[in-house]
Amino acid sequence: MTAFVDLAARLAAEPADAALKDVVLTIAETCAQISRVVASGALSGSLGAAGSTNVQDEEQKKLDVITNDMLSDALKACGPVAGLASEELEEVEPTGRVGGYLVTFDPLDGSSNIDVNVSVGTIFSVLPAPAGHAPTEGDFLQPGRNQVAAGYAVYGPQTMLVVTLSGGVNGFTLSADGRWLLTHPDLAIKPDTAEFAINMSNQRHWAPGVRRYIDGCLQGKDGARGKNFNMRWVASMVADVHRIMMRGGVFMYPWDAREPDKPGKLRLMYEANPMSLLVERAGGKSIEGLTEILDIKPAKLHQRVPVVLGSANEVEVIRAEMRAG
Ligand code: P6P
Repeated sequence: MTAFVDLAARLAAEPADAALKDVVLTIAETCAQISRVVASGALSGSLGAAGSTNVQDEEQKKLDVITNDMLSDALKACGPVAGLASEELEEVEPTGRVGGYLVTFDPLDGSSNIDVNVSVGTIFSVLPAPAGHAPTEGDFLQPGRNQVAAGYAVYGPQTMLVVTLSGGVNGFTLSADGRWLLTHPDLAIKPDTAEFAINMSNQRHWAPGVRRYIDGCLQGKDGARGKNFNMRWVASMVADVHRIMMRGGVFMYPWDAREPDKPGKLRLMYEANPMSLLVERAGGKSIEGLTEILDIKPAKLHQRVPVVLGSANEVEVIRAEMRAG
C-alpha cells in the first residue's frame, strides 16, 4: 500500500509564510466538509433553487448559499484573514482584523450542474492584505500576479484539491477519512493538444478570430491543422480546467455578441485569476485575448473577462487568430 504525504506535510516543505499555510489549510478543510454536503445531495434536502438571486443576477441554488456560508464562517474564524469576497456576496467582508491575507472565492462553481449530478467545484484566490487598515474593496483590486496562493476543489468521482503557493502545482485526493493526500505532485500541462472546450451553441455570436480557430479544429486533418480535434464542455469551469491539468487541452469562454458590453461570462477575481495562476505555474498560458489575464489591473470586484487558457502552444495559435482580427 503506497504511503501518501498529506497536505499539511506538503505545505510544511513549502518556503511560504506559516500564516498563509493556515489560510490554505482552513480552505482545504472547509472544501472537505463541502464535499460531504455536495455528496449528500437530495438526502440532505440541499438540491434545488434557494429562491434568491446573487449580485450576478443569477438564480442561487441552495448549495450556493450553504457553501458560501461555510467558507465565509471558516475564513472569518481564521486569524490571518483580514477580508473576504465571494461570487455570492455583493460587497467585500472585512473580518475586523488588519494585515495578513484577503481571500476571494467562488464557493460552488458550475452549480447549474449540481441538480443533475455533474462535477462542480470551489475556486479560491489569496492576496496580500494591506498593512495598517481594514481592507476596502479597492484593496482587493490587485492584478492576479499578486496572488500568493490559489486553488480549486473539484467534487467529482474523486474529490481533489489542486493548489499552488510559492512554487509548483500539486494535486491532493480526499481520503475516506477526510485527509488530503498528495496523489498528483508537480502537475505540468502538456504544451500541445487536440482537445478544445467551448460552448459551441454560441458559435454564431463569436468574434471572427475565434470562429476561424474553431473552424480549423472542426476541419481536422482535412484542414490546415492537419490533425483531428476532440471537444469537451462540462459547463463547470473547475471540471474543464481539471481535465486540462490532467491531460492538456484548451478552455475558451471568449467575448460574444449576445451582450456586446459584457467582456465575457467568467469573473476575473475568483474564477479567471486563480485558474490562470494555476495554469501558468503548471506551464500553460492564460489570456483574455491578446494579453495575459494575470496582468489585468481589476477595476471592479465582480468584473468579467474573456478567458482562453491551457496548453501553451495551442493558446498561442488562438492568440494569433484573435490578433488577426
Ligand atoms: P455556459 C458556471 O456557471 C460557469 O461560470 C463556469 O463554471 C462554466 O465554465 C460556465 O459558467 C458555463 O457557461 O454558458 O456554458 O452555461
